[in-house]
Amino acid sequence: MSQSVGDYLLQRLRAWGVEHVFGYPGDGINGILAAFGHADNQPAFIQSRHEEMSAFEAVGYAKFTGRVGVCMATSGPGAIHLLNGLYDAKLDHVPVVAIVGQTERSAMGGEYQQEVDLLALFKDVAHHFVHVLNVPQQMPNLLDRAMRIAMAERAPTCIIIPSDVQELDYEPPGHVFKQVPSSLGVYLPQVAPDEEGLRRAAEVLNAGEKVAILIGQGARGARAEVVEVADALGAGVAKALLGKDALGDDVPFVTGSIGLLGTRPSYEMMMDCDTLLTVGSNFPYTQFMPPLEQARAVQIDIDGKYVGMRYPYEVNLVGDAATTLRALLPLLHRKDDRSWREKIEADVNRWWEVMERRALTDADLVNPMRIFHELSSRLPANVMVSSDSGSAANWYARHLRFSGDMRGSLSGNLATMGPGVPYAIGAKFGHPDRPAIALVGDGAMQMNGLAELITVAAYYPQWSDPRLVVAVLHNNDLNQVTWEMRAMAGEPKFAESQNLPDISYAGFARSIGLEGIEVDKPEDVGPAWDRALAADRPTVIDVRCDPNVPPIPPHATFDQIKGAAESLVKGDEDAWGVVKTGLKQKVQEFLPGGKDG
Ligand SMILES: Cc1ncc(C[n+]2csc(CCOP(=O)(O)OP(=O)(O)O)c2C)c(N)n1
Repeated sequence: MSQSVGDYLLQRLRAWGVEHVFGYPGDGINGILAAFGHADNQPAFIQSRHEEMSAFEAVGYAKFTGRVGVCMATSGPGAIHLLNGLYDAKLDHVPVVAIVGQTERSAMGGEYQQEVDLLALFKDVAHHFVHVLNVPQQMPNLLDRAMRIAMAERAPTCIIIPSDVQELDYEPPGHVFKQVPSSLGVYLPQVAPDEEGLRRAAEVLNAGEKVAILIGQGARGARAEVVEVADALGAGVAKALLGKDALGDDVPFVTGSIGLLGTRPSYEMMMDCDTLLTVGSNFPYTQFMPPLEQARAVQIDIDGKYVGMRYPYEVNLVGDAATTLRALLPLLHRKDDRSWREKIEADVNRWWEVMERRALTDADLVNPMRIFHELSSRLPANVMVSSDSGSAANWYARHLRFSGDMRGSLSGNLATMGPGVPYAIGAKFGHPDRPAIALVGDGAMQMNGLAELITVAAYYPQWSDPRLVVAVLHNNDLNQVTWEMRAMAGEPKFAESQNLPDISYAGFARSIGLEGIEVDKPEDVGPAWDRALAADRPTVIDVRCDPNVPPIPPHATFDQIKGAAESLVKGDEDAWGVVKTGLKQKVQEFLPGGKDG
């Protein structure tokens, strides 16, 4: 039997080791869908409720496995729906290949139904590689390059296949003029740094007395090396959001997250240090890094495109984190004076006490920090955690203590709403034997998480460990933005834009065959986690939590506090709750044993 281009596409995906394609059908890809049928659904077509979710699932799969995520959509509207997820891949530097359909070639340029200029549409998001398949002989080369470039550039790539081409008989490229044969696979290099650069970097680091290290997701494969370098330099280690799982919070000199969602020890370490070493991080917020004239700085990144910005670094080293740090170690002098390190460790200890007190402070129904605090001590050793954008990201960054092989991620740079549930689904397809937990606001659940629970219900029987727990921060508010308006702009909450319709998330879960647990008392939070983590199916924990618990930034400037105060005077409907809870939280830092106690 002859093989169509669609059949060959799937054969080639299998040859690349692709096991799942996250997609949604449409007649622009009918020729490929038919091929899934011929191939006994190998790779497996995973059907979402919306193409943006398919893209997020591919991103989640890539983030939690380190492999290429593949997503698929029909021409026109389906392709357009993929975009936000592909931008998430682009901004967070993960490899994703998008395969999209297009109108038949004979109709192109005729403003045919669903004809959209897909090359132009994907040109920005997939600028590393986006091409149209015009004839069957192009097939292996386009797919192979899309896969290899996605891996090499850690970026999304895209191939566009007109629907009539999908049905043509496949013919391989020949040994002839203007045909391009292709091959499978790639071994990427271990990027070793330059010797002279290493020597200069060591000179800067050896000269410092108070060294701060900032790590990001690029340091994930270099845990042991980061610890050794930090030990030699007597340094503390702060983590950018995407690097939260790069090094455990059980390491005593890890100061936790940095930035607006970060911790006070990270903030203070950066403000007081005289030397900065950044490893595998593109952390964007310079104001949370040391004042510009105060510190000498060294950066290590695997990609030459990303060194040397964000801070006036004195030495920019291109190399992978583990190789570079290993090469640096013999050049470093162990610092005898450990007082800087001791202060950092003491600050970290105090900070965790403050966090516990804040989390256990009473609130109207449940204090949202309590959800994360209770989870933290119950995190399974092999857990995969996703957080949505919203207030959940604050508590994810500050209250969860990762250790060992625990993994976590969120939309770090695009900071889009919506990936919490689909990331967890992508993670489960990558590691069906590991539990996944998604921490999601009610706004994000209403935006798409609820619909994607239907995907969870459809597929969980395939997972060897059926646990996928979604904790919903049910506050009937788009809370993160409400706080941003209060704190940054001094504006009161605008109820018409911020309030959400009240629905039952647990009830919805039960209605589609999942476990649903309602929580409206603080003491029920821990037992709800216990139940969900022991359940034989995915669970939604629907926690009625207090929208008036402020995500106080680590350094809470006077202007921001004043901004919140002004919004109260202008008649914010939740004014009194804000004052009461906010003050109680702040006070925790000044209790005996607390920061200044
Ligand atoms: C796609 C998208 N739309 C809007 C925003 C702006 N935004 C960021 S957080 C947020 C509120 C999220 O509300 P919810 O999911 O209920 O979580 P909460 O902050 O209330 O915990 C909004 C609207 C965004 N980041 N992404």
